[in-house]
Amino acid sequence: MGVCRPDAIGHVPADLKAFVEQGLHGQMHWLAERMGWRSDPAALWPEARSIVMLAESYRPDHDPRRDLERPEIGNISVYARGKDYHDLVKKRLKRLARWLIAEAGGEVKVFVDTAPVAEKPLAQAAGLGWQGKHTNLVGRDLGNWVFLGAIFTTLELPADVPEADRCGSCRACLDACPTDAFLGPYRMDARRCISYLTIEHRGPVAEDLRARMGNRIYGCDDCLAACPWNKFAVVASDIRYAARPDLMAPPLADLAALDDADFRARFSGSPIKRIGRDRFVRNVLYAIGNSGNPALTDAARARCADADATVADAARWAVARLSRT
Ligand code: B12
Ligand code: SF4
Ligand code: SF4
Repeated sequence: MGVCRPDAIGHVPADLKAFVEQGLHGQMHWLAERMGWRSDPAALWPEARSIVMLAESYRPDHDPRRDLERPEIGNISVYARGKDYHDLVKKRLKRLARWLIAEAGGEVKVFVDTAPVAEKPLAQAAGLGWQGKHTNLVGRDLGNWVFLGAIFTTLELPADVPEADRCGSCRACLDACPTDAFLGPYRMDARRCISYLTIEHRGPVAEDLRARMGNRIYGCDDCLAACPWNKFAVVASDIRYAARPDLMAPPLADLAALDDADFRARFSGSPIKRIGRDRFVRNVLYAIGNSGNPALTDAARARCADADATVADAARWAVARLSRT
């Protein structure tokens, strides 16, 4: 953890404005709508005097890219294979916040991901790491497999020294991206990112991008896995971040058959639940289309008349693609 002042991220308003004005946020309208708060923590809570930033490791014990070449299974990004981190991190933040109040008084508010808070720039200002060329926070001892959370407080706590950029001439993350989502170092076109496409994007995905998604059905880890700073990081210690066995290598044919009730039962307590059955099955069908495995044709054909138009479109695309293999 580290501490910074609410006014420590002076560069963010202009960067965020440029990002939104260029339309790089795609359908994430919430980024554009609450730009004032995201740009300026003091606007979110004027009484805040310090921000305690926390990073928690979820580093896996293996290279998650190993499952990308297995076309019969769906690849789920590491952060979503275990319990929903929002719940776990929030509980920890609240515990720490309660301790802080008991020790020193003051008022607090805790945030993890769901509020309009610029978590990465604040974490850099609090000395936890720097925003790497892939735009995520990287720490010298943490690597980049970390979740971030924030405690805003009315207390004047001593601030830490901001961390400097240590990417140097490396560009491993930029070169690793399957969809060329980086416009350049530190700049991403979220509309091309597989994480955005599988989690945030509603409706059909452009066909040239579908083909590049491979078997990634929820999120993507390629740029994170490429970062050399991860070799200095310890593996996550909280067992609840460990992968659920059934989400390590789920067969695509099983996932394509999920109806709404099955989906909700299977993903209860998982962050995947939030995207709903239709978007999830759409992603699975794109992966089937990319599998090159004609044995999966029946699983796709069974969804060609799905009640959801995007699922039906994905199924027809998959069947057509497999028929050409
Ligand atoms: C929107 C969002 C997304 C979007 C957009 C991603 C993005 N890079 O912004 C999508 C859906 C694509 C996404 C994907 C992922 N996300 Co996300 N996401 C967020 C969220 C909610 C907001 C981020 C944001 O404000 N983006 C807006 C843009 C403008 O920000 P930015 O790219 O960081 O832009 C800065 C730089 O580009 C810089 N900049 C611009 N031009 C230039 C030029 C130069 C020269 C320089 C130096 C800088 C610079 O200025 C901008 C503002 O500071 C945060 C939670 C939060 N509240 O902060 C989580 C968060 C960033 N996500 C997180 C995670 C884990 C992921 C994924 C790894 C999940 C996955 N496995 O699929 C991927 C990683 C993809 C990637 N390479 O970024 C974690 C990251 C933890 C960390 N180590 O940093 C966060 C912090 C959530 C959390 N609480 O833990 N995410
Ligand atoms: S998460 Fe995947 S698709 Fe998104 S920028 Fe990183 S490598 Fe590219
Ligand atoms: S892979 Fe290289 S360029 Fe990318 S964030 Fe890590 S150190 Fe920086």
